[in-house]
Amino acid sequence: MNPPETPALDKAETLKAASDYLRGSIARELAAPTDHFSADASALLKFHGMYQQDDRDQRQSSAQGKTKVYSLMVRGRIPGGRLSASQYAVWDDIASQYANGSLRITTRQSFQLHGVLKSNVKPVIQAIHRALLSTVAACGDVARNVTQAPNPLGLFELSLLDGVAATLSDHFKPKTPAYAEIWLDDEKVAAVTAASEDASAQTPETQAEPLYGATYLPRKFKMAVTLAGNNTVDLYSNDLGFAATLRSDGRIDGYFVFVGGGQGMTHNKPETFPRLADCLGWIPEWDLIPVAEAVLTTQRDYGDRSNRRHARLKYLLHDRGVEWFRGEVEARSGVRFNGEIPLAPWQTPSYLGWRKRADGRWSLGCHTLSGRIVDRQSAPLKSTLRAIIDAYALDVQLTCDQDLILLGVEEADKPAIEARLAEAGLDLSSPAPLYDRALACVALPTCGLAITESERYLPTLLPVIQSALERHGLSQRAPVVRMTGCPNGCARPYSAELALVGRSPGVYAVFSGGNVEGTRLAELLSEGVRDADFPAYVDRLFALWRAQGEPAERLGDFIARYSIPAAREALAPPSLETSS
Ligand code: SRM
Ligand code: SF4
Repeated sequence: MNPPETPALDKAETLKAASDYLRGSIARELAAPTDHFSADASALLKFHGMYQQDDRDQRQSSAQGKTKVYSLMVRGRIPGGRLSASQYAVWDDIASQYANGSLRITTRQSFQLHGVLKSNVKPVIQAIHRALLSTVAACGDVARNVTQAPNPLGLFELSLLDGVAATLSDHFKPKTPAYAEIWLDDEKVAAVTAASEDASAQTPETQAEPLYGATYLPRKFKMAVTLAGNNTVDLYSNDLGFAATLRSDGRIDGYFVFVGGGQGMTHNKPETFPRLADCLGWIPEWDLIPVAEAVLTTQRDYGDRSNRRHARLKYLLHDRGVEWFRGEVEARSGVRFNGEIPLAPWQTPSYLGWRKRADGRWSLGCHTLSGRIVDRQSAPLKSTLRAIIDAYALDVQLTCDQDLILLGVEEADKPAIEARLAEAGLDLSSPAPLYDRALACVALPTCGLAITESERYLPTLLPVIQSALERHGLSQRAPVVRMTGCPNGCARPYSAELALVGRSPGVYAVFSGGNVEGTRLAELLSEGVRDADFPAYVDRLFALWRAQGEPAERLGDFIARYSIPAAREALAPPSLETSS
């Protein structure tokens, strides 16, 4: 009998292996007088925190003979979304000088710049580096930006997560000198000299990247840290999550460990699916790094390198089972998980508006729709925020809900800040509960994978939903709404109470049944609803919820209880559905 065939490696694997630890042809192409990088160099650029894109609004005219308008999206590595006032100023300056004039807060507490020209990318990276920040591994098949529960109240126990997020971020940062060589003009350091002093026992590969090796991970790997009970990070959507528990003196004594969450899927491909993370159990705090390493290396060694659609950790969990995975992590780390400790119920405490901090100062949680910080004629958000942050030297924390918290405002400065916002015509409070947690991914015009609008559509969509809520007297129970321009799930639609997911131009699949706490998956409610039909659709949905829901029952809980098939039947008269 012939041995089973080993599936061929995905071409991304060959590219990584041949890249000399993420160098590839990037430096050479950067020096060339062209406006864009080759496909291979672009694929490697992701590991350096940038994506080559083209403006898809301008693509329309390319049919009439114009070429693509290339630029780069640059994403920061900002553990826990924490920035000092001066670091914020650097991002703000770069956005004006080198990008499209806007900053974009991401769903993972980072900043993205759009529209950076190839010729400007090096000064951008250097400016970020001078601010003691980086873009390294903000994208690519590596451990990415570590997210962390925000700390608007300046609580001691939440502040302990600063160190946890920073430790994880540093520990799993790639060790290759390629980033420094290419962007920071460091002399080329031979890969073999880059790591351990005890080189004799190691192969060049393990010395250069002791954790990752030459081919890094099969796919992106996302980590989040929080306190048990606080799910402001959407822990269950991460590859690896740590929920800290506290001793009686308020210090961290251990963590619940969650693995295998992820949101991406592809329409009509049931073998791809969103998945909530599983809890492996509890570990003492000193086992954080050994366990994190064991999880990451298990994915490194067993993750599917033949099919990128099946390469995330969640598929390993799904295919091999949680028991196998727990056993593997225990064997690699020497740590045994404690399954006896009960998990506290999850909450998602709000950080919006003024809040008094433990040290007597204040924080201001600013609601920014889809995280886009830009100056519009009627609302100069970018320059006003900058002026306030500069004037009062305020630290900032970005959030996983694409918002921004100004930290450490003195009581005496509150009226002046309010006056400044009012003068600029800005109201950074959330207009209604519906807006508090609504998210939209970037989508058009920059995202190369977008099928529909998302960020640009949200300002039209939310008033439609709000007026339907008001008509049915449901405003105070406004659902968590999220939308994306394709099924990849960048705004985490599959854990929302109501989600629109781009399906074909102008048509959205509708999901519902997730919950406020982010611990339940939404299910497909409608294959495809045209944007023009959505007002009537949402009206029928809310009428059903009001008529059949329990008093005070939330939309997600109602849909999960009422059953998806029954809701589909009630909601989908064929004349209003598209045939998808
Ligand atoms: Fe994402 C790819 C934007 C959070 C799942 N994501 C992309 C790209 C880079 C498109 C591409 O590959 O060409 C998007 C760039 C758009 C642009 O023009 O800026 C993009 N993702 C974003 C951001 C900016 C959305 C936002 O509006 O804030 C978020 C950046 C986070 C960060 O700072 O690192 C972002 N992406 C997410 C999340 C949410 C999360 O992690 O909490 C997810 C779902 C969770 C997950 O990973 O499963 C997510 N993005 C994806 C996927 C699907 C991955 C999968 O396993 O199937 C892709 C496509 C891919 O990787 O092939 C993707
Ligand atoms: Fe792009 Fe799709 Fe992510 Fe939206 S969900 S940013 S359209 S990849």
